[in-house]
Amino acid sequence: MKNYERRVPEEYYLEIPCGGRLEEITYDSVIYCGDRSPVKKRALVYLPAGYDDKSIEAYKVLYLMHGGGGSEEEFIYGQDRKLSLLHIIDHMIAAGELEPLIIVTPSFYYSAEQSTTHDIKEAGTLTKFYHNEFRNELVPLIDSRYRTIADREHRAFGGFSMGGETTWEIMLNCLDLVKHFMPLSGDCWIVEEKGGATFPEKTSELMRKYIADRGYSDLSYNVFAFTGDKDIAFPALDAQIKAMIADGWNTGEDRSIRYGTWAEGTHCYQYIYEYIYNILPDVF
Ligand code: FER
Repeated sequence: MKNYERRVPEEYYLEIPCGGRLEEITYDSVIYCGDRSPVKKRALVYLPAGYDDKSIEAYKVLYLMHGGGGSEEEFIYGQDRKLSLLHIIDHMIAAGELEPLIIVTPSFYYSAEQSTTHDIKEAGTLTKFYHNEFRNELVPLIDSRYRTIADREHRAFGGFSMGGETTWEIMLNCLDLVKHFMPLSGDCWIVEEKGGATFPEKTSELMRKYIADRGYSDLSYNVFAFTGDKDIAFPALDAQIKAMIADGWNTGEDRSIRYGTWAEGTHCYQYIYEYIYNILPDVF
């Protein structure tokens, strides 16, 4: 595999003139993991430079999900709100390292209050159900409001930590909608919490069954997983990916699993941004 070890250049953390812009959207959904009562949800949408002058007809879309205790803002500004992923993206696009794209940051939480509890069991339930909202409300809204290329080839979903778990759940339940997946420092909890570590083979087997049961067995996919070797999610993601590769998930061009680890990387956005800087140009 190509060496994904470049550091984000210092200046990429600074704002550029004429970068992209951020919009807030709200939409109606329902509490899928409960009584299906109505709920207002929000998400942030990054539109790259040039979007308004219509220099490009339609854009790819990357969805990015935050981790446990996070919010719609978290992926963009990090846990300590000191950095901005969007400055890095602006620089990458301006330098011709990344094709312009739309980025959407939603939340699996139903309210800001709910996220403050950082209850990992509750987050595990919410990430399991999130695919319903993604399919029924979020994707249709994004595709109707923005100039997107509305097909699976041009849709990617990535996430950090519990957002990584969400990413795996989107793969299992929405492979017809999304082809590209970027789970970062998070394993699939389909068997149990951190089941990638405790039951890696069973996780791989059950994932395969889900995909077969939903009629997705013939669909292509492209997974690009990344974590740090000092990350608390490393043991789980590492064991799961190795089991998936041993189980034949990585058959090449059309069914590809790429996996990388970053020396000394820990469970925080500073490293997640390094991973994104390195791998995003190759994700779609
Ligand atoms: C994991 C290890 C930790 C993981 C998630 C976490 C989804 C989340 C921790 C937290 O939110 O405190 O392997 O995978």
